[in-house]
Amino acid sequence: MNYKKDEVTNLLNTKCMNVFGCSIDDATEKQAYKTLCYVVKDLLAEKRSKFAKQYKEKEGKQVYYMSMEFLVGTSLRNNLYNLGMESVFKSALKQKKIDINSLYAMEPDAGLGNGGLGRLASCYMDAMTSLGMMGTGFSIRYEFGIFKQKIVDGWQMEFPDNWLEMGDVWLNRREDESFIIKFGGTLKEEWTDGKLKVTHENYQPVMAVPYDMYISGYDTDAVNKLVLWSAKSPNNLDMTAFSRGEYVRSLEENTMAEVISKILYPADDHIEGKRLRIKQQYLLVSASLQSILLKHIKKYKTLDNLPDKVAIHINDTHPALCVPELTRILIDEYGYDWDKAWDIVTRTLTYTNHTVMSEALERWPESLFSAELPRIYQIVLEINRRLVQKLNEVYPGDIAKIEYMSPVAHGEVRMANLCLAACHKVNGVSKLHSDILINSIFKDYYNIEPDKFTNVTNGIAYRRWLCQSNPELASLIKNLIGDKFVHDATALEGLLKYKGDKNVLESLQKIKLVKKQALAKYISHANGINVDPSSIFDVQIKRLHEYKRQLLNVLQILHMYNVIKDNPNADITPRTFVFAAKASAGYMMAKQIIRLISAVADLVDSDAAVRDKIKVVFIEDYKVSLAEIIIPAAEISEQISIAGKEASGTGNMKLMINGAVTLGTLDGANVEICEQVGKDNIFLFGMTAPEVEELWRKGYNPNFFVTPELKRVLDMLTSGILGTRFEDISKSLLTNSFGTADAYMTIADFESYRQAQERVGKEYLNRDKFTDMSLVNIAKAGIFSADRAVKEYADNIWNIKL
Ligand code: GL7
Repeated sequence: MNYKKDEVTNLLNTKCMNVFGCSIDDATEKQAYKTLCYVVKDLLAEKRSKFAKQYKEKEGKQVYYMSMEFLVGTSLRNNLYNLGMESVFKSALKQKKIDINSLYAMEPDAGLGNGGLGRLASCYMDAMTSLGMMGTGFSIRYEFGIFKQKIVDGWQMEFPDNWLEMGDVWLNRREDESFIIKFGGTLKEEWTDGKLKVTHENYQPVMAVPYDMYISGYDTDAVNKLVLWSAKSPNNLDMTAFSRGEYVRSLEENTMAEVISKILYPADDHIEGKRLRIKQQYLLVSASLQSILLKHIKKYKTLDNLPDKVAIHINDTHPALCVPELTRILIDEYGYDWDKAWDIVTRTLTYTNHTVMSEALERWPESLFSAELPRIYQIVLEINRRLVQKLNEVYPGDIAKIEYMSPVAHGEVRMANLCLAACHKVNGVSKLHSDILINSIFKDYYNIEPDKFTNVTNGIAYRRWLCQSNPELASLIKNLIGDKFVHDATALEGLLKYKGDKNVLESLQKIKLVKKQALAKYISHANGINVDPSSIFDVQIKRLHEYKRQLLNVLQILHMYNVIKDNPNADITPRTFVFAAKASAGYMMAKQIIRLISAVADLVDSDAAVRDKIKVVFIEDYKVSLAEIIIPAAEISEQISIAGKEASGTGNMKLMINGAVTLGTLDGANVEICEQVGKDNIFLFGMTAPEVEELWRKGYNPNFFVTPELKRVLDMLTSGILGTRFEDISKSLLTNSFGTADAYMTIADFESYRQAQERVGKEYLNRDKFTDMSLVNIAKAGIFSADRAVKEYADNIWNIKL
């Protein structure tokens, strides 16, 4: 958008006067921040209205992206950047003696997600918009997002994240477009004119109120919307109870309803089978579908053409209730018969699987499901009945297989099977992951309908992760290859011609140093530790989960500690190990591992012989805005999950595009990163996914893999040298009585990891060679852009022409 400095100043002044009754000169910092956000929101609203009008005339197909999570992070800088207005706002504010960076710093992260899955949804909203596509995200307006983490004596403590206090500036409430959602109750069945009519009675009504958040894209006419539903009671106050003097009771109904959108479940890669969670899921699904269909019918007067105009995407199984709910609305509210309704449902819905972890595959006890959602349960049973009939024809008599594939079996409703049965496209999120889906967990479905299955390797909103969080690097790249890469990430390949170019390598090193200094400053402020910016910055930043093997990293650090203790002159390249990770609140082993990292940090730091060679830092409260500081400073990107378990990873891509070299297993998208950069530009180690499988088949006993070095490290866990004894961790690795010790094969991969770490230390010493690796990583990261991923979704899954 083209605005001059004076015009911007005017906008700020007028807005500030209207909202706060003062000019921007007299505003407090908080008022200035809010004013700026409101002005930006207005600009987006104006663009949105033009875009929506154009789109309406075109009658194109659009996508609705349903996700229980959108990890939005901050929006202010991103919106200004995308609108191309950062510098004009900066100078207008500067004239008023306001530093735009201090306003940026006031914005809380909208942490409406746990980790990779939620951040991916936000990256895709950015890409859809940047590609000029009409795409709407649907989620929940959690009053409290992902908890704030503090580490106290090594233990993780969780605190509520009241993001709305400063974050609600971006939301537009649209109360008059609310919908009623029905929970519980009973069903009445009546036959009239040979037709069965089902009436839902005695239910608890909850009102879903939408809040819109505008999503900007880079250099585009499009502005999209993220619609966040908030729950409230349709009856604000029970007047009878109130007049009896029962004040608390008079508000009870409202409180019960509001609790549905109160807080994000902090579960990542596993499920929380709680009653409230299914209510959240149904609120999202029912409200969104009601609004989509209402809009569609207003425009087209029929729902027959829904699949031609609308793609509804189910992001992981969390919104899988879309399957029965869309069927229900078509039948109960729009009078379709089953076959016609089911045809529309299957042609409209698509599904992405994001994990093979069995503890994350959602299942609900039938008793809970039927009590909360009686009509939906009835529909699920009918879907199941028809499917089983069909499967009996394909796999006659194979009861075990049919049961495995059924949406309802063994007293449970299984959400993945519901999606597999209904969606016309199903995809995994990296080549390896999609292969595992079709060869293993979804094999039986694949055998019947192979064309249904496809892969879309994840991608990132690289303009946020490179251009905005590392403007120094982006500007060097622009000077070298021009700015085509800002639209087309594959143009980064142009950098390859600077391989071995001394000047360019030196510039890259300088920029890395600047970003490392910035991170060192943050660490000194946040942790009170001074780290050396000339040491290798080796980072592992992601949720804490055993399969991600932060433990492997820590064990190797303890080994390095021993090497230095044995020989203080040992040839060890100084290293700073940076960790940041939240653990799910009830996940004890993950919390123990955080405690171990803190204990190792203390051990290393208290030892004069070691502390100049290695430093261990656990930075608390990992979130999008913190990632934006850590990632540009990273040199080694730890992607060390056991092969076969990390569906894709996206942090690996963000780190790569900032020049960090991956130290990883051949898991998830690491496989494709390796394909891109070649084996010389990545540090690979560990078993491959088939080797892991093979070892399980043969029978895995970790004790056979314990080398003398590792034995020494494992003994440290229980010797007391770390201040506390980490018996649970030690036991989980070695002596689980059910023969499932070391479920993530940390011990089997240790030796190979240790050697890879040794290579890292050696190769880093040749600064130009290492920087060349870094350059190749940046140059080859283009394929991992969300623009590419979303184009593939549009082409192969949503059938939307761009
Ligand atoms: C995840 C995967 O674990 C992660 O590998 C993937 O990159 C991400 C996005 O596809 O989805 N699945 C999942 O349940 N969570 C993830 O981050 C929480």
